[in-house]
Amino acid sequence: MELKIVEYPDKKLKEKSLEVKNFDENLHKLLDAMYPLMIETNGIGLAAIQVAHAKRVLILNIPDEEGEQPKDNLIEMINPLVTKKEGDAIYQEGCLSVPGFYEDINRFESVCVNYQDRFGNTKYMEADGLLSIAIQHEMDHLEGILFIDKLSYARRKKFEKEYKRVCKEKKEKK
Ligand code: QAP
Ligand code: CO
Repeated sequence: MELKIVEYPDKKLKEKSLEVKNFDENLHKLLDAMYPLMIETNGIGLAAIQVAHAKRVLILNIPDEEGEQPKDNLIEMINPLVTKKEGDAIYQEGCLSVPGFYEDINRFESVCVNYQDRFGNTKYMEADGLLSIAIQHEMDHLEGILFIDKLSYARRKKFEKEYKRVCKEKKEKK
């Protein structure tokens, strides 16, 4: 399966993703293609809508203490649902769909999530730290929400101006 990262301001990123009902080969092929793309592009999390598939699918691979991302640490979440959220945290986030930009975003400190694995088995996870932030960021993608949508009006305007400038520079280099 040939996948490409959809970049802001593509309207595709605003789509609400649909519940997965079939845990079949199509789903497995998508998941198996998302992982190498995420690693190649230096990502720690990726939602299916970022590769133009509007399915409630996300993958996470948080680096360990050595900064490595072994495939053993890969988490695949299908149809995730937050059942509990606690505390506040601010983290400087980025996104493969908004390359080169990082902003401080308010999140919950910890979350509890119900989800399914690639076979449709029900799973439960309690997360805090970077994993909790990543889950919240990727779950926002399923609703068509980007981290830059959470900025104040003033910060968002500043972002738009900078992003347009950088996009123009990239175009001129080509
Ligand atoms: C979401 O983000 C996330 O701009 C995953 O040039 C963000 O993998 C989870 C990336 C913050 C937790 C905390 C971004 C790679 C990767 C870039 C990513 C870039 C290259 C972002
Ligand atoms: Co993202």
